[in-house]
This record gives sequence, structure tokens and C-alpha cells, in this order.
Amino acid sequence: MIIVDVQQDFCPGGALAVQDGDHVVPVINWLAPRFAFVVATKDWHPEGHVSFAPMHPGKQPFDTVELSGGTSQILWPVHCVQASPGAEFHPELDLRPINVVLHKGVRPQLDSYSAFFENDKKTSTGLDHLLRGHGFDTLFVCGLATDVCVYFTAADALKLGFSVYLIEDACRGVDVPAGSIDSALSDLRGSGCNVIQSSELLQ
Ligand code: VGL
Ligand code: ZN
Repeated sequence: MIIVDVQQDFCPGGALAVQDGDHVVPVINWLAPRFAFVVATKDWHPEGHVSFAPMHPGKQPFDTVELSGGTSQILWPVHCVQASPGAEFHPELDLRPINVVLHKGVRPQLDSYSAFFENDKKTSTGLDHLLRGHGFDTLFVCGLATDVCVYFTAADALKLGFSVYLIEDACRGVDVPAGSIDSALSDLRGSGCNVIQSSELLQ
């Protein structure tokens, strides 16, 4: 199971709050102990990270800029600064079932939405090797935000050949622009992702 970015800054009151982001916590707490191996990611940016809107004079959060390498970058409010309170896990997230915590987005000039590859699409976080090394071929993905880091994590997992289940009621999204959550889910379904509800895991 991969728990994506269930951090204070993505929950109500946080810098990049996702609507009802905290509602995923009880669902994940109930699910996580049932899995053989649990990875939790943290968005973990240095101060002055390239994804922060104030680093780009004249730009606003949710604007897009071209970075020097030619990749386009969506700008976000300052969020998940390393070791700041906003970068902590939600205080009610049960940490006991978590085997590995993976920090991503740590390079000042490179963003990382996926738990597998940074946004240059080639810098690996090593998670693929870790999971394959354990012999896993099936992944269950949940957390925040459905249309950003959950989406890119599930999409990369599919590309890497894993069977992927996205637990919809254990995810919440940014939905900027409106409709982003629906298009993320339909794109994933089209790539072979199984979008399920937590209740289906009981069966
Ligand atoms: C995320 C925007 C910027 C996420 C991280 O965790 O979905 N979204 N950084
Ligand atoms: Zn981020």
C-alpha cells in the first residue's frame, strides 16, 4: 500500500488544503494494518523550492511556468517545507503500520509528484526496486491529492508493470481546474488501473 502525502498542508487549515483531505485518515487507518507492506510518502521541499509561486515574480499559485529544462511547472503556494509543521503527517494518521517513509520533491529545482520518478521522468526514487525486491507486483494507492501526487504515483506504477488499485474513498483531490479529479480517474482507468472503494477490500 502506498499512502501519498497525508500531510497537514494538504488538510483543512494547511497551505495547500484539499477539500476534506482529513477525511482520508480514518479510512487509511482502518486499511493500512491489513497490508503486507506500507509505504508513506511525504512531499518534502527545501525552502525556495521551484514549485513555490513566490519564487516566480508576477506569478500566482496555479499559474504554469516553463522551467529552464523546458518542462512546464504548475506553481503552488509554499507548502510542505522540510521539517515545518505543515510537512508533518496528519496528527491522527496511525504511523504504526508504516514500513517506509519516502521523502520526495527534495531537490530545489525539480518537483516530484510521483513516488517513483521525479518530474523529469528519469530520476528514480528507488521505490520500484524496493517493492520489486520484496517481490510485490500489486499496489494499492491512496492519499492526497487524487489529481496530482496520487495520480502520478498510480500512473507510474502502471507504466512500471504493477497491478494497481486506487482506493477512491481513501483519496481527495485539489480539483483545479474543476474536473481534474474526474479526468485523472478516467485516465487511470484507461491505463488499466482498478478504481475501487475501501468497502470492496472487505470481500
Ligand atoms: C502535491 C501539489 C504540489 C500532492 C504536492 O501531494 O498532490 N500537490 N505538491
Ligand atoms: Zn509539492
